[in-house]
Amino acid sequence: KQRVLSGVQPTGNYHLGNYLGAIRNWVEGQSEYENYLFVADLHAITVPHDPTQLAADTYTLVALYLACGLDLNHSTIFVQSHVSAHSELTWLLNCITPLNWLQDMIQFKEKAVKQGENVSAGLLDYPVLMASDILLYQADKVPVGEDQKQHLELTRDIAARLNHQFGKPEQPVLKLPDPLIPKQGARVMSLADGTRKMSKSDPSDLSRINLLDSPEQIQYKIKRCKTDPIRGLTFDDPERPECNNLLTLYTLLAGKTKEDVAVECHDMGWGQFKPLLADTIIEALKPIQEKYQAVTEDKSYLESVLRDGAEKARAIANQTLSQVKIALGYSLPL
Ligand code: AQP
Repeated sequence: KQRVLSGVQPTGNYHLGNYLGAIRNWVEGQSEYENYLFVADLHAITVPHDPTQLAADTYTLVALYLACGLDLNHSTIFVQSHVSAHSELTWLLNCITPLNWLQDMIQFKEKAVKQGENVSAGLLDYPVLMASDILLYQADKVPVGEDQKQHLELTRDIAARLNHQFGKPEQPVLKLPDPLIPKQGARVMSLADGTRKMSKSDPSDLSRINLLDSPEQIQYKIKRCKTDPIRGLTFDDPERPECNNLLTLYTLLAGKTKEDVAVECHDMGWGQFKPLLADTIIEALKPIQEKYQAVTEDKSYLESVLRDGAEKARAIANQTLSQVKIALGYSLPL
């Protein structure tokens, strides 16, 4: 089986974008692949973070992975900081990555502008950590959204550079990963602005539906979400980004086709569509929330999942790390 690697940062407020853009796709494809799915807690501190929340947010995310349907027979779930090879390989790769490759990354430029003078070296270096995450597992495929394509390209460039400088052509040290384009990928947009993506870090909670929102919160947020004054609902009208986003959410969560929804909602007004959408979201999240409750009640189970996950991840990661060290000329510890 081909190996797939992916992760989400434990920064709280896990939302429908994280589910429909990432976790649900992992679940749907999981039996086809050997999956390594992690909680990206080293990435979570590249921007200012709250140390009193990090561990709790990590456990919440692991519980959500399981609640969303990840099956331990197909997937290894682990926490990034539990496998120290991620940090160690990052240092080694740092030293072969040209600085200007990092300075050219779009996400760095965007986030650095937002943060002004508070930009850490870690924020610049984030793509090298991401390259380590992927390359340590010799992953064949990495699920990527539009915003992550540049990072995967960089990962391939770093691996190719290391192979070229320190490997033998017939025996590359690191495998170059390919993108995995999800069958039903979706970019979920903010409820407050259909041109911006739904995001954990948006200061307004009304801009997103969190996976753990109560039915009342969901109803309230959908009631309040931005719409337009036009009657009749249509997909793909560039003048109506909110309409496209809300119809897409309905399509994905009701398990219907776009064509069917286009017909069903063609003559609807918002007053009719909004309650339908709210009920659909509530129904879709109900089984996830029930399973989440059950999983979080048993902390020792979550701990055992993470202990086993870290052990399996370490075995592969440490092997790759040793191969890289040997290629770079290190003597391995005795
Ligand atoms: N709005 C979205 N639509 C589709 N997919 C999304 N993802 C995030 N937002 C959307 C996907 O979720 C995964 C986890 O992302 P991450 O935690 O590594 O960070 P992110 O992409 O930066 O997610 P957020 O929620 O927007 O966090 P902040 O606000 O902290 O930047 C990824 O696969 C991502 O594509």
